[in-house]
Amino acid sequence: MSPARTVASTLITVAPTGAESAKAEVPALPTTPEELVETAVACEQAGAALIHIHVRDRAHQPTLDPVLLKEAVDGVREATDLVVQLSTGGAVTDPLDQRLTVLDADPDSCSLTCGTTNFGDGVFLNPWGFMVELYRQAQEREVVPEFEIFELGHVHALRRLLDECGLPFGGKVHVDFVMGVPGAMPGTPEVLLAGVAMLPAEVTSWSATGIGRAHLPVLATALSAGGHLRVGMEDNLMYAKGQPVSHNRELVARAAEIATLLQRPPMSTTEARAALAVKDRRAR
Ligand code: KMH
Ligand code: ZN
Repeated sequence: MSPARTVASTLITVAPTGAESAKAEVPALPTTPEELVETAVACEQAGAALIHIHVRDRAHQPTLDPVLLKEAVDGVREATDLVVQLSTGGAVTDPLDQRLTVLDADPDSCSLTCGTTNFGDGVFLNPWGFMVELYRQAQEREVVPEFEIFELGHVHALRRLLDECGLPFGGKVHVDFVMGVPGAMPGTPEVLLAGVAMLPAEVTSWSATGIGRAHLPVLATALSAGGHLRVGMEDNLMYAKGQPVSHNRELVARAAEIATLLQRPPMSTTEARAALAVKDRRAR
């Protein structure tokens, strides 16, 4: 991995929705197609270059409905230059076979979680056979995976995946540490630095996000250690103590400001596309 000092800019990913929060409890959560596109446009303007999308149905419930997934990908792609990443994690209740249909919506990128993990009161299942099948699909369809790490052992599973299945489409290997999920690895500097130290040599970039209270400590550690950032209401609903997030743009703008102060300004979408080696699927 490159030492911190060689990373000149910051890839900011926004994860605006997730599958866990209820619209009734969090009205600012973007759940309709219109809210998703409006959020994407605002977050791109604020400094995001990649969007990690979970889709909701008309009742604001998490869904893997192929029509709605395609509508979301097309809508964001038409309105922005953001790298469009679909979640293949979905909700903890989503069956594995349905999660394997996500790439039919033709995203630029997809999440690929590198193992099973505790997830609050539930279990987020990612058995080895599922990881391999999803990875092979991504390679065949020229979709760039983002390898999600919820536990330190997942870094070792990524090593195994690269050994057995080779490099992703485009040859870049981008990892995202998701830290502070209840029951999984904590969002502390020590654990993030341990994870970074374990990364396979093939990894070309990494980002990190902290859930809830871990949001800012993980952000600060990632920037200091040469990593990139993921922010958004999937991971954090509070801007500050007593101040709920009112729009995902706020989290992106704060991340961009801190990154700029640390001389690591936000990456443009063009730079992000090159850094991740995504295939250009935009209409010309
Ligand atoms: N919603 C979590 C169960 C991903 O997007 O790939 C899984 C998740 C990871 O959010
Ligand atoms: Zn997600």
